[in-house]
Parts: sequence; C-alpha cells; structure tokens
Amino acid sequence: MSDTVVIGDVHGCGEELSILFKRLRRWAPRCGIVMIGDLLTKGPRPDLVIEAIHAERAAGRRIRLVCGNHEPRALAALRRAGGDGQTAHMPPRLAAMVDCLAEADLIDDAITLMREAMRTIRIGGARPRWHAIHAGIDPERGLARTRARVMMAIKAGPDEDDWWWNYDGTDGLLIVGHKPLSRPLVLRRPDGRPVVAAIDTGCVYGGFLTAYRIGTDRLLMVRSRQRRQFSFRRRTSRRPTDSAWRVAAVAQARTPVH
Ligand SMILES: [Mn+2]
Repeated sequence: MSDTVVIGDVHGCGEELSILFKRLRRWAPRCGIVMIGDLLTKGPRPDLVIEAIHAERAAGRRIRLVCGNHEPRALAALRRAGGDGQTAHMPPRLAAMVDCLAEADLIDDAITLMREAMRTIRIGGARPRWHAIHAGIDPERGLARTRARVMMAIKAGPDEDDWWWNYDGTDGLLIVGHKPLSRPLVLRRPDGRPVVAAIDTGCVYGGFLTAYRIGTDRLLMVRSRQRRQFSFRRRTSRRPTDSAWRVAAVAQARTPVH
C-alpha cells in the first residue's frame, strides 16, 4: 500500500506550495497527499494554490482535502462576491483573496475546491493508525466524540496548555495544523513512535511550509517567501510539567530541506 504525505496550512502561499509539490515528486513519488486545511486565505497567491493542486492532480497525484476553519469563510466570501468579483464591505484580506482569484478567473474553481474540502473533517489510515485533522481533538472526549467544529478550530487560550499535551494516544497518530509554530512539533511515545505531529509552521508568517510523511516518519520543509513577522519568531508549545509526555519524547525537527 502506498504511503501518505500530509501538508500543513498553506494559507494562500501558492509559490511555496508549487515548490513543495515539485520536491514531493522526488521525495514521495507515489504517495497520496492530504492537505490539512486553510488553503486560500491570508496569503498572496491563492490563485497559484488552486493551479498547483489542479496540475498535480492532472499529473496523476491523489490529493485529498480536509476542512480548516478558514474554508467556510473563504467559501462565504467567494459566494458573496458572485460572478463579478464584487468585494465591497469585505474584510481586506478576504477581499484581496477574491480579487486575486477573480483576476485569474478562478472564482468558480475556488468555490468547487472549498466545497470539496468542507465535506471532510478528518481523514485516516492504518499502519500506523493515523488521522489528519485541521486543529485537533478534545483530549477528554477522544476523536470519536469531539465535535467537528472543535476538530476544525481547537486552540489553547493564553494561559492554557495545547491539547496535545493531554492526549493519551488512544486514537493513534494525529497530524494537525492550525496553530503556527516556529518549528514542527512531533510528540513521541517512550519507544519513539510518533503520537502527534503539529505541522503548521507559519508559512504565511514567514516560517515554512511543512509536509510530514507518515510511513517513513520524516518531515520536508520549504522555506517561506513571505516577510518574517516578529510575533511569529518564538511561537512554541510550552510543555506542562504534569504532561504524560516526557521532554525526551519530543523530537526536534529534522534538518530542513531546501
Ligand atoms: Mn486554522
């Protein structure tokens, strides 16, 4: 059975996605791809995101989409804009997304893509058992009992621990994005097997676009071409002292590949 690569939050970084797809042709030639959500908003080239996905699929790559918290927003903006790309009264970043897509004559394609993504909250597989979700789960409820809205949007408040520190591992390996981190975070069991891979590395904030290959447990990172934002520099996940995961079980990212 072929392996799967999960790609973190793209957020309109179409240039970086095109570079990543190109590298995946050598790094993971026959793998299926899962894109973890937040595809089009915020970044400068949502048009290239759509074109890159179309081109990769046309070349025979299987690409599946998971819904992020930005997909419904993007779809609402695209629908409101209508066929003529009207963006009055829209928040500036959504208006910029619509303008870019209208200019490239990709409004209808964007609507189709958002609708496709919104049909799927999680995608999973076996050996090792894994699930890709945009944001995560409620560790108290587990994967099966976490509401879709929470899976798309769970995020710790300023004084709260990230959910993954309280996850007990019973639902297998969970691969998530949503919270931008300055490095990818892979939590491991004491025997080294990964249990959480958090791979939103803030491409749109000047970080990296990160892909995680499940079967080989490897990361591939493409450096962002966006301006590095000051607030992003030290985005980490603080490990609470009472977490079941030891610091030794948290692997550093492997050397970025450029
Ligand atoms: Mn998100």
